[in-house]
Amino acid sequence: MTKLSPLQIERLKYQPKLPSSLQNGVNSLEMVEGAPTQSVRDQEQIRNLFSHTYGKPTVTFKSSTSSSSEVRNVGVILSGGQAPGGHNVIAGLYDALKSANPQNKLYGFLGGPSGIIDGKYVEFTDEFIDAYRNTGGFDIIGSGRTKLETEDQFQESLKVCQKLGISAVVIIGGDDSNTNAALLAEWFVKNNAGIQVIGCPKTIDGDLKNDQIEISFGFDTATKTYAELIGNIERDANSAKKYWHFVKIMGRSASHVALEAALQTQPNITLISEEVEAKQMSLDSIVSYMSDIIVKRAAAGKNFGIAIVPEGLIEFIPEMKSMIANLNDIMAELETDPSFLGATSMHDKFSIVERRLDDNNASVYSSLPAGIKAQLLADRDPHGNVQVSKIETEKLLIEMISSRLSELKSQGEYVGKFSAQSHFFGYEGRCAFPSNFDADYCYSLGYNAFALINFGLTGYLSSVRNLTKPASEWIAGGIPLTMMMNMEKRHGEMKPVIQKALVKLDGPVFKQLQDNREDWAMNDRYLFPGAIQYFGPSTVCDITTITLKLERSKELASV
Ligand code: FBP
Repeated sequence: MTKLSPLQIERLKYQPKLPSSLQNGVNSLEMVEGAPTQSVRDQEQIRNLFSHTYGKPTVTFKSSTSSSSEVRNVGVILSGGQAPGGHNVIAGLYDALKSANPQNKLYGFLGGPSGIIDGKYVEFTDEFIDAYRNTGGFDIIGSGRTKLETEDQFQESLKVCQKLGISAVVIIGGDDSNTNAALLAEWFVKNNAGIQVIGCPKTIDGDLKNDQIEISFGFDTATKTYAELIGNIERDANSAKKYWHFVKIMGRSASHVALEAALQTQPNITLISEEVEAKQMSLDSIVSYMSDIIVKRAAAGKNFGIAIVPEGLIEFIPEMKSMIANLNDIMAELETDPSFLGATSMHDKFSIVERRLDDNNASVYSSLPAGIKAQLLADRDPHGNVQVSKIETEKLLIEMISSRLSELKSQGEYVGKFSAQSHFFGYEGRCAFPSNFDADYCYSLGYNAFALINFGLTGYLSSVRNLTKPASEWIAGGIPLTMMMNMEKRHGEMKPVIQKALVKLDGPVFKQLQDNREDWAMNDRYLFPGAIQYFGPSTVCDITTITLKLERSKELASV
């Protein structure tokens, strides 16, 4: 038998909390419809592409008298990057499904969306599910990033579902995975397949949100994990007083994770990609901004500090953004170009790329160190995204700042000593034991997903709101996936995708950083959040993120 850690043994016993509306099971619910919806942008194109699932109303659930429900087989997919709490979504879905009718079956597709195409699956049992309750990771069935979009893939998915008698599929994923869910839902309706598709909002990045989806699951646990690590580094820096620590923090595009981790730890420098873009800050001006703080701290005798760099920064620096967009188009062509594929050295590959890029973009590309140039050529993910986790922006900044400081030293404008350490926190947080918040939220999302299925809905995202209140007051319901969609360029073509929610520069969360960062730069106001606590006082164990609290308090104030 597998050996379990003491914490794992205790966490298996934790009973996640549910909103009161769901506490009597999905057979005791009434569905209340809201107003019809529109997509966030490009309404006409999205309506045309999703003519069978577009414009549906939002829904919420409230308790009602009990009824029976028909037998259903459901399939579930974990999709995209890992996020703490995925196992609890499946546990919640399983418990709801079995409580509605013990003959119901839940199948898990293996390895992400490819599992439904290739017919690779497992059937869940009580024993199977019980071993994964309240644990981190996606290892219960694995995950993947396969893009579902071709007729063949949809046909194969249909065959697999028909073979297993599956009438509903739940896709647990981020923006790209829920785009898959929307496309599959539309295709099933269009082809009278009789199979519903429901999404669940997952991603540590925290960029899958709107008024109805207050936060994606995993953000809470991941940010707390990174904040613990940053706090520890701050204490180390403040003890040794000899290093500048440059910490790149995950979040492929939006800087929510970096911002939340910064608010929890109060480092000396925090870059926010959205601000860099809005202020049109070039790489050079970012280097000047950071060097300036380093020089001032050195003048005050402080040759140490902590700088937070969001993972997606590079794509928000204007000259880089333009070059990467140009590069993405070229990469789509180069994938089949014999001279590029046959090039034997990286140097030759760089030359081919530079010849193809527009003049300005070519000079930006050629100015970069070879390591970064090579990282920018790495394969795009199946959804056409640059794999920013592989681009060492923190090291690029250290290199550039180091040479800037040498220049300043030679001019007598810098008196300090710059010794830097680089870190990348991303994978460390994606599979942590879910915090109490994520354990409860995920279980509720999964439970609620089955309620949406039971009411015959398709093309909906499971929504659980009012999250800063106790779980019993959370509001369960659903929103149409098409409501979050717009058109964006992917692999060189315009495609319908779920729009990412970026950091709002006029919002309360960014304002909190803005109001404090000058103070934090010079005066060491480090905060040490420590490890996530699972047992103990509620003031420590059940608190959620600063982001959610600030965003919700602003919304509540405006009601
Ligand atoms: P999702 O959007 O699928 O949740 O993934 C987000 C993320 O964790 C990003 O923060 C990161 O850039 C990316 O996944 C890394 O992907 P991979 O696991 O494929 O290296």
